Amino acid sequence: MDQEKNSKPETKKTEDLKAYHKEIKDTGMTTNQGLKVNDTNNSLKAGERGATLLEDFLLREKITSFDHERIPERIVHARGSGAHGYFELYDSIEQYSKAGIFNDTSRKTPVFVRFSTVAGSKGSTDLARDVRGFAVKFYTDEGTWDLVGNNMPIFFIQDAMKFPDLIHSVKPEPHREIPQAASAHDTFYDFVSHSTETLHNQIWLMSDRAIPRSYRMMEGFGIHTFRLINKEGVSHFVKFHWKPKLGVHSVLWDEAVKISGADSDFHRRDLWDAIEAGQYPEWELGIQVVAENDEFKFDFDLLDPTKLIPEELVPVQIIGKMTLNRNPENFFAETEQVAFLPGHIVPGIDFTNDPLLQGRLFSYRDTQLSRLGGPNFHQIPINRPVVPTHNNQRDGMMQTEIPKGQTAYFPNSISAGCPHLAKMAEGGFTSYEERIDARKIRTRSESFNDHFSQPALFYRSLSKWEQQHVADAYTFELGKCMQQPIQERMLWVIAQIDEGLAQKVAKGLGLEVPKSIEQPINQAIGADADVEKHQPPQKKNYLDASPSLSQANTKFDSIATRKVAVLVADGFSMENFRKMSDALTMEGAMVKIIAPHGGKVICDENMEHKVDAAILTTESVLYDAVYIPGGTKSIATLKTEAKFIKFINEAFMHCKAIAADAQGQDLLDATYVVSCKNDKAVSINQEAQAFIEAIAQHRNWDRMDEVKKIPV
Ligand code: HDE
Repeated sequence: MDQEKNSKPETKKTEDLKAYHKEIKDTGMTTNQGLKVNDTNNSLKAGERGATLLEDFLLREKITSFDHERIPERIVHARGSGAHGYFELYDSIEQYSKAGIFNDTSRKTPVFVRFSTVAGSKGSTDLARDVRGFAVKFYTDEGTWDLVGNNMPIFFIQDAMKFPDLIHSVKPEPHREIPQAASAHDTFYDFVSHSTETLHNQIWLMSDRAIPRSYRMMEGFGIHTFRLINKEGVSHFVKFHWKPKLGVHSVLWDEAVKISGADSDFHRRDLWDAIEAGQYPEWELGIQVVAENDEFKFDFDLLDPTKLIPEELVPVQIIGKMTLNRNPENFFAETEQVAFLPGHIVPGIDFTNDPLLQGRLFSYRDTQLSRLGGPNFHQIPINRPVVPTHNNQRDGMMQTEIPKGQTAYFPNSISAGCPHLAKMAEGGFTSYEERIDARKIRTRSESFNDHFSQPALFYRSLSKWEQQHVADAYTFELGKCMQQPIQERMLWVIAQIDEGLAQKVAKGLGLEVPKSIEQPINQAIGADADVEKHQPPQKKNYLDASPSLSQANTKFDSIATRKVAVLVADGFSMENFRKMSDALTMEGAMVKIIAPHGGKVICDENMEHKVDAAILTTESVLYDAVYIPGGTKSIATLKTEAKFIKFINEAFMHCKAIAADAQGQDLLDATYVVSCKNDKAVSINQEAQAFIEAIAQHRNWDRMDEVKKIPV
C-alpha cells in the first residue's frame, strides 16, 4: 500500500484528467491571453495618486474573473466532499445483469464519489443532523453510470411532485433565513406532521445515522427499486447497498454540537486525511434481488421509496468492493463541478416506475443547466465519460469541443451515416419493455398508503441506547419548534409509531400526548383526500425486528483510523508511551500527542516529540479515545490544567475508551472516571490489548445512565 500511496494511485479516469491538469511550477505569470505580467499589485493610474484608468485591461481581467468565481450552489446537497477510487467486482452476476461492470471481474472501474449533507449551504457544518448524500459516478467502459444515493435506505416522500414542498419546509425559513442546516424548526414539522409518508425517513433522521462519525463509516443506499436486465432481456428488481468495511458508527448529539464549533470541516478533513494517510476507505456493494414474479409478495409496494426491504426477508448479496484512494486535485474543478444524474445508466440496469425516481430523472439534468451554465456540462473534465462520445448535439454555452464535418443530423449520407446507431447486440441501449395497460391518472397508489408500519419496525429494531437517542433527538427538535399545535400534532403522530416514544418526548417538552387531534390533520390543511386515507393505524407486523437496522449489530472488529488522544506534558513516560503507541499504530489507529503547549514536548528519556495539538486548540470530541501515559512530572502538570480534566470528563461522558498507566490514575482520580472504576472501557495499567478492544467497541453504552450525572 505504501508504494501505491507515495505514487498516488491512478485509474483510467484520473489518467484522463491529467490532460486537464495545470501545473503552476517554475512558470512566470501571464494573462489569460498569454501576455507576461510584471505587476499584479498595482492598477494603472493617472498619476501616483490619481484615478484608475478604464484602459487597465490587467485590472479588468483579474477583477472580472474574481467577480464571477462563484456558481450557484446545489439547491440541495450543497455541502459535500469528493474522492476518486475504483470498483472491483467479486463474481459475475450475469444471471441478473448484462452490465459490463457486473460481468467482468478483471475490471477496475474508476469512480468519483461525493458525500454531502442535504439542507445546509455550502459553508455549513458537516455535523448537522441530516441525511447524507452518497453519490457514486462509475466511469464504465459502456458509459457513465451514476448511483445517486443517500446514507438512509428510504426517502421522505413518495412522489417527486412533493419534493419542492419538502425542501422548502426544511430549508431556513424564508422570512428571516433561520435556521441554517437544521431540521429543528416549525416549518419542517408543520410539513412532516401533515405528510405522514415522511415518518419513516423522519425517524431515521432522529437516529444516530444522521450524525455519522465519518463518511467512511456510513452505509449507502440507492433507495429506489431499480431493475437489472440480463442478456436474455429478463428483468429482476434490485436495491443497491453500500456496506462500509469499518462498520456504521456515529457521534453523540452533544459531540455533534461541539464538533460543529471545534471543526466544522470534521467529515471533510477526516476523508481527506484518511486517503492521504493511505488508509483507503472501502465499501462493499450489495444487492437485494427480487424476481419479477415476486413483485407483489410483500406487505408493501416495491415502488414505494419510503419502504425498505428488510434484509431478513431478502438478504443482501455482496458483489464487489469500492475503494477510495485519491483526493481531488482541485475542489471546485472536481467536487463542485461534478454532476450526478440518476438518468445516467448503462445496458443491464434500468428504472422502475417509482414515482420519486421518475421525477429525479427529470430534475438532475435540469438543475445542471443553471448550476453549470448550459447543456455542455458533460464536457467538464470530471464529468467526461472514459469512452468516446459522438452524436449530433451541437453548440450551446461553453462548447469546448470542435466537432468537424458537414453534418449534424441523422440520418445522413454525406457522412456515411455517422455517427451510426449501435444495434442491441453491439451494446446499444434499449429500454426494458415493460407491459403497461393504464389510465392516465393523477393520484397515489393505494398500495403506498401504509405510513406507520416501517417507522415502527425501525424503532422496535433499535437497541436501548439507540432508542434513547431517538427520543432525545425528537425532544430536541420539537423543543425548537415555537408553535405548540405543531408540537402536539407531532406527538400524536409519533404515538402512532410508538406510544412509549411519544410519552418520553412529551415529558421532555412538558406537554401531553393528545388522545386525538382536535382538528384532524386533513381538515387543518384542507380537503386532501390522500391525507385522510393515510390516517393510521393498523400497523402491519411482518417482522418483529430487523436486526440489520440497528448499529448495535454493525462491525466492531477494527480500530483502523480511530484517533487516539495521548495527553502528555514534559517528563511523560517514554517506555509506556512507546508500547501503547506501537500497539495502536500496528492496528491502524492514529496517535495524536496533546500537550499544554504547541511545538515540542520532552519525554523522560529526554527526547523531543512533536506536539500534534496544544490543548487550547483542540477538543475531546475530535478523538475516539484517550490515553494517559505515566511520568510523575507529566501527570502533575496535566492535573493543574483544567482543560485536560474537562477533556477526560467529556470523553468519559461520551462513553469512549480511556486508558492510563499506573501513574495516570492519579489524573483520572481528579475526573469523573473515579466514580466508575469498574467500567469495561476504562483500562488502568493494563495491556494495550484491553484498550484496543474497548476502542473497537466504539462506545461503552453501559455507562450511558451513569454519565448523565456529569455536568460537562
Ligand atoms: Fe436529489 N437532487 N432529489 N435525491 N440528490 C440533487 O441535483 C431531487 C433524492 C441526492 O453530490 C440535485 O445535482 C428531486 C433521493 C444526492 O452532486 C437536484 C428528488 C435521493 C444529491 C435533486 C430528489 C437523492 C442530490 C441538486 C425527488 C437518494 C447530491 C444538485 C424526486 C436516492 C449529488 C444536483 C451530488 C442532488 C433533486 C430525491 C440523493 C435538485 C427532485 C430520493 C446524493 O437535482
